[in-house]
Formats: sequence, structure tokens, C-alpha cells
Amino acid sequence: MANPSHRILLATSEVAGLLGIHPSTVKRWTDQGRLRFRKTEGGHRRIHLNEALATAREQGISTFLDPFRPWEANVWLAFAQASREGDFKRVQSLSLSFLSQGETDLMGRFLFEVGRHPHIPLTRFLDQGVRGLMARVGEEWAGGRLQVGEEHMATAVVMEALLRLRPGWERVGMPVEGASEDLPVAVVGVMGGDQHELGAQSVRILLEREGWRVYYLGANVPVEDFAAIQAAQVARLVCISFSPRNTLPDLQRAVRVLGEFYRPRYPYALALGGSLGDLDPGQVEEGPFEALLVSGSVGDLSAWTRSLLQRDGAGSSGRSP
Ligand code: B12
Repeated sequence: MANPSHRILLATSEVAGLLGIHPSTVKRWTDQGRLRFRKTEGGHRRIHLNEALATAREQGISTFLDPFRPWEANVWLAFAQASREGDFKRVQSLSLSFLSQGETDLMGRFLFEVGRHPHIPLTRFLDQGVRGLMARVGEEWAGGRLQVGEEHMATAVVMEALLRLRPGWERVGMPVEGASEDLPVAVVGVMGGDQHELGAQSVRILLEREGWRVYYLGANVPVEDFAAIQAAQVARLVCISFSPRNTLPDLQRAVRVLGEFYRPRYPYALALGGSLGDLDPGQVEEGPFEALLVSGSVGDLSAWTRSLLQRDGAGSSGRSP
């Protein structure tokens, strides 16, 4: 992997953000010669990334890039591309490169940092970053460039990174106790017969971060069980994830079975989603549900659930009939 750190120039505000110091301190250090810089034609100061990192080390300041040494520059460029352009190609290439070097901990840490980056929307990270990365993992595997074991490792690493993005799980191993009583309730899982779980995990994390209490059922769940748990928890929302292995009749069957179990006293909305290929959502019957979404994007899910809750009045409980 090339190390382009000497080619990356940062503005004083970027150095300040990276080091966690005030921009005026950066300016002072450049004036004092403690931090070398060059000036643009417009008279702005620019500092090489490797200079900024060397100064941070001299000052005993740690940055989020430290664990990635000697690939800080690659990480920086990947972050910049994702946050400024909404493009995750570098994030994906760097993740695959960590994977092929056996640096799975770094890969997980990297994805976690991208996922929690304040300027990268979580929906975009999931819909484009994670999904695109796993599509590339599949292609690499199909092309014989990744072993089955490496594909499994990639899934495990992504899963761990996603789990760490659950609210309150960033630092400790357990969720922070909160007032979960008042939160709207959702049930999330993967369609029966299907082991592809990262999509459902993406949905779970998105909903939890948006204030839902989620009952997560994992992979390969019979449709009837979604109905049983919805009723037991009086959930406001049921989300079922499908992989490309599923076809239109699978979705139609899910709607039919859930429709048979539906009790209007405990209304809920149903979201069916995943990598659905050319499938036309219009071919899925509406059913008796309060609302139905068929989509391949957690971005869509986010907008749709917000409108559901707005309709209820903000913060309404999933437990009230
Ligand atoms: C990892 C993987 C596996 C892992 C899964 C491990 C795990 N615990 O998840 C393992 C190794 C178990 C596996 C097994 C198989 N796999 Co596989 N697998 C993949 C791979 C590489 C990545 C899938 C993934 O994780 N994507 C990342 C997630 C985040 O994306 P996503 O699921 O699409 O979710 C996103 C959206 O769809 C959306 N979303 C998801 N759910 C929901 C729900 C709602 C409500 C909403 C709104 C949105 C939403 O949000 C997410 C973020 O954008 C894909 C390749 C690919 N191109 O996808 C193949 C792939 C899906 N697998 C495939 C196949 C064939 C299989 C096997 C049959 C292989 C075999 N011969 O055994 C088995 C089937 C096992 C089974 N019974 O399900 C094929 C399916 C092709 C097809 N049309 O049938 C693929 C496409 C590979 C290929 N090109 O051939 N696989």
C-alpha cells in the first residue's frame, strides 16, 4: 500500500480538528516555527499531514489516526472522500487491503471510525459503504482472489464494527441503561432460510440510533415468529431483511402470512427490504398493515419511519394500542 502522507496538505482548521486544539494554537505554532507550513497563492497556511502528526507526537497529543500507523494518510484520504464526496471507494479498497494483509482488527476499527464520523451520515455509510464493501468482497471471492475463510472474516469484522455502533456500545461492552420504556418498539430479523445478516444488522443499528427499541431476531427467522414477537412486544414496526436469494413470491408469502396474523387492535407498519434486484415493489400487496415499505435502502427506511412517528405524534410509545 503506498503511503502518500507527505503529499497531503491540511488547512489550519483541519489540523486543529485532527489534534483537538484551537485553530489559533495551530497558527501560533506555525508562527513559532514549531509546525512547518507553506502558503497558498491566496496566503493561506497549509501543513503536511506527516508534519501535523509528528508535531502531535512531540506534544504528546494522540489522534484518531494513530492506531492506523503507517497508513494514516490512506485513512485520511478515505475519510475525506467519504465525507466530502459521499464516495466510499477508498474506504472499500482500504478495508479490503487491511483484510488481505490479515489486519482485521484495523479493518474493524477503521469501519467503526467511518461509521461514527460526524460528517458521514449513517444511512450513507450503511447503504453505500458497507453494502458496497460486501459486494466487493463477494466479487473478490467469486473471482478467486479471496478465500471463503476471508469472506467469512470480512463478514465477522463488519458485524463487530456495526455492533460497536449501537448507541452506548462505543466504549463499553454493554448498552447504557436508558429510559427505554417510552421508545417505539421494532422487531427486526432476516427471512426464514436466509443466513445473510448484515442487512438486518444495518437496519437494527439505524433504528436504535434513531430512538427505537429493537428486538433483534437474527438470521433465518420463520415469518410466523415475526408475528408472534410483534404481538408479544406490541411492536409498532416489523422489518424483515431479504437477500438476493429471495424472490417476489417470498415477499408475497411474508405479507400474506403476517396479514393472516394481523390484529388491528395492535397495529404496526411492515418494512420488507434488502438486495432485491429488479423486483418491482408495486407487485407486493399492501396487506392490512398500517403502512408498507418495500425498499433496498436504510435511507428510505429512515425517512419513512420518521413520517410514521410524526403521524403518531413524536415519541409515541410502541406499547400503546
Ligand atoms: C457475506 C455473504 C454470505 C455470508 C453471510 C454471513 C452473514 N452472517 O451474514 C455466508 C457465507 C453465510 C453466505 C452464504 C451464502 N450465500 Co452469500 N453472500 C455474501 C455477500 C458476499 C455479502 C452480503 C452482505 O453482507 N451484504 C452487505 C449488506 C449490508 O447488504 P444488504 O444485505 O443488501 O443490506 C443493505 C440493503 O439491502 C438494505 N436492507 C437490508 N435489509 C433491509 C430490510 C429493510 C426493511 C430495509 C428497508 C432495507 C434493508 O440495508 C443494507 C444497507 O444498505 C453477498 C455478495 C453481495 N453482492 O451482496 C453474497 C450473496 C448474497 N450470497 C449468495 C449466495 C448464492 C450464497 C449461498 C447460497 C452460497 C452457497 N452456495 O452456500 C449461501 C446461502 C446461505 C443462506 N442459506 O442464506 C449470492 C446470492 C445470489 C442469488 N441471487 O441467489 C450473493 C449475491 C453472492 C453472489 N454474487 O453469488 N453468503
